[in-house]
Amino acid sequence: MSAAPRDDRPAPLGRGRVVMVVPTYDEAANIVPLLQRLRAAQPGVDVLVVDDGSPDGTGRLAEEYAAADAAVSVLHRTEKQGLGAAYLHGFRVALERGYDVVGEMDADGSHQPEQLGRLLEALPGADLVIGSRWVPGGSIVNWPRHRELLSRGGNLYTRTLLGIEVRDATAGFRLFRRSTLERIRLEETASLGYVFQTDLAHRTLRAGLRVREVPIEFVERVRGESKMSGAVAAESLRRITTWGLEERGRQLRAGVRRLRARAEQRRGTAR
Ligand SMILES: Nc1nc2c(ncn2[C@@H]2O[C@H](COP(=O)(O)OP(=O)(O)O)[C@@H](O)[C@H]2O)c(=O)[nH]1
Ligand SMILES: [Mg+2]
Repeated sequence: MSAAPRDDRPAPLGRGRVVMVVPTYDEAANIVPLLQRLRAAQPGVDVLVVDDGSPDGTGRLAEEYAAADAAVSVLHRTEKQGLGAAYLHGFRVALERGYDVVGEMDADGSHQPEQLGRLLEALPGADLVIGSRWVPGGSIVNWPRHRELLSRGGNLYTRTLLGIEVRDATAGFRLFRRSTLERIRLEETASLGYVFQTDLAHRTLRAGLRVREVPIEFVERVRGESKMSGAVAAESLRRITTWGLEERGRQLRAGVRRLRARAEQRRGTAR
């Protein structure tokens, strides 16, 4: 007698169940092609779309797709509240649903589903994997010069101020282990815009966890509009500066403590 086929075989690479959270705002021209490509490239990976009530009907299109594919589901939020808020909501639901790995990617095709395999391969030995434009082998296609300068400059500023060794801290193509999201006190993040990404990378490193960057080719969107704005950039600058000053304050206090302890010791041996 042969055993009945079972569903509970270990997942490939032992990574458990994986879900990609995809935030959308006005991505009607992009969402269905993205879902098709993602499901074709990684049939074992589930998808959770988080739509902020897009006026162009993105939420409805995603819902129609999800109705025919059990691996895809959609969260509808009533209004546009920023990328950070959408991700926090998506992460909370993904954790409630018991996923072992929770990923992020944009809906506009900038993050290529065909390259998700590279991130999955880097997961053993990492607590957070970042698909990076600014490591050797990484690249950008069709990005306007001002966006490249903003990203490179923003990353340099971030590395210098926070002292973190991440080349692409704002990148939004990522995989988090469940244990990482549970360790970094997500409920304390107040970041709304794209600085949310930097915030999470910083929290992961400060928790003593391992971040790995793998090169990706980032392709600028062909359809629809970017939601990057002056307000989004200003929030990043403000927050990174504040965190940088806090970091320096901590280093300074630790330095003073060390000097005091050494002085005490010297006094002790002199006596
Ligand atoms: N739910 C939600 N998604 C957003 C919001 N802002 C941006 N997005 C999505 O986040 C992803 C990245 O945004 P995008 O405009 O492409 O930014 P860019 O690539 O930096 O120009 C896309 O999938 C957007 O639809 C928001 O406020 N709410
Ligand atoms: Mg984009």
